[in-house]
Order: sequence, then C-alpha cells, then structure tokens
Amino acid sequence: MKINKKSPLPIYYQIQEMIRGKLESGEWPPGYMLPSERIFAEEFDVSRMTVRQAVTELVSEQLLTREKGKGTFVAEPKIEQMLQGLTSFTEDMKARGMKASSELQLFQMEEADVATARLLQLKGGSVYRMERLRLADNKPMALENSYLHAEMFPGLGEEAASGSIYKRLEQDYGITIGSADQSLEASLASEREAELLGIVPGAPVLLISRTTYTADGEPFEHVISSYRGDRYKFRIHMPR
Ligand code: 16G
Repeated sequence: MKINKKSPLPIYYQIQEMIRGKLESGEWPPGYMLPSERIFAEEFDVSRMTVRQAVTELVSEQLLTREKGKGTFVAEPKIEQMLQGLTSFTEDMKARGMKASSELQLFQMEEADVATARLLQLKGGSVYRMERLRLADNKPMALENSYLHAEMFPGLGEEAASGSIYKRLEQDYGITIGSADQSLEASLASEREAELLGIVPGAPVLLISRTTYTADGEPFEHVISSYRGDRYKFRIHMPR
C-alpha cells in the first residue's frame, strides 16, 4: 500500500486506515506481530513519530496491544458476556466453544471477616476461601476470590476447585442455585493480579462482586473477581 503525501488526509491517518484494513480482512490475525516502527517508517518513507502516532491510537482503541520489549501485536477479540442470566465460568466458556480451566492459588478454611459474615448470613464464622485463576483455552481471563459458606458444604475439598464449583455444589450438596446480586466497577491490576493475568501492573481490570443465593434465598458464596479489561466486555439488554 502506498501513502499519498499530497492527500489532504494526514499521513498518520492513512497508515492507521491501512492497518485497520489488514485487521478487518484478517490478513493480520489476532496475535500477529506488527512490523517494527523502523521498518514501517522506511517502507512508507515517513518519520517514526508518524508511525507511532498511528499505532498509539489503535492501541488506545484496544485493536492492538504493546508488549514491553517484544513489540506490537494484533489484540485478541474481547469476550462479550451478557449480564442477564446467572451462569458459571465453565458454562460461559462452553457456550463459546472454549475450554474452561482453573489454576488454584489458595484453598483454605478461615474465619470470615465481618463484611463476608454479614453477606453470607453466617452463624458459625467459617468460610472456605478459594482463589482461582480462570482460563479460557489456557489463556488467563480472571482471578476469582471466593468465600463459600462452610457449614453448608461440609467436607468440601480442594479438588472441588479444579472443575465447575457450581456443578459440584449442586450435584454433591443438592443445592439449587437461584439468584445473585452482582456489581461491576473499574479497577487497576495490582502487581500480583497482573502477574497472574499476564498483563502489566496498573492495566485496567473489571472488578465484579457477586453474592449468590440458593433457590430458597440462602446466600452460599461471595466472590470478588478481577476480569481482564482487554479481554472482557459486558452487555445487557434493557427493555423499557
Ligand atoms: C463465575 C462467577 C462466580 C462463580 C463461578 C463458578 C464471577 C463474577 N462470577 O465466574 O461467582 O463462583 O462462575 O464457576 O466471578 P465454575 O462453576 O465454573 O467453577
């Protein structure tokens, strides 16, 4: 493709449109590494600054990602998640033809803090605390920190964390999952979250907090999850 230096369209814009074209046609698929700024600049006989300007805008639109010391890549498409309907991570991924898996970071029984005890309406003070990195097709998507009502699930072991916890609780403990209250807010990845999620510290994450109830209205889990802001998009249908 040629840059038209006589065109009234700014050069950086022409480069940007050329890149957009390659993304739309699939010629540059997700994960593709873009040529370096230097090569781009030589090819189009423009300054590196101009190339950088074109690329920076596409990075801020999240169509491209920059990885320190590696280069600029075509971004993976975001997973679009409907907010209606109470589903599990495993179900969500399955519905997309993706394989859900988990890496267990922590599983222990502990005393609930005041806020968690209140949310779970605990009489005894114990919860199972479970921290799991959730992966889709082996790529990290979210870090989940769950607190489960310990008295409701006696003998729950660490192996329960490897598959779908919802399925396990329904099958082995006979609960019917009924509803959830959920909030969603913007946040920034901490050092630890970033390392586990494969993003840079301070990158945007979506913080979701969910309290889930059985069909009888008993709260059984409270979960705080950080979802990768570059991989997730939530959608809701709002009839008026
Ligand atoms: C979802 C839920 C989480 C639940 C998990 C169960 C959020 C925002 N939502 O990720 O509350 O514990 O699904 O998934 O984290 P599983 O049945 O596949 O283990």
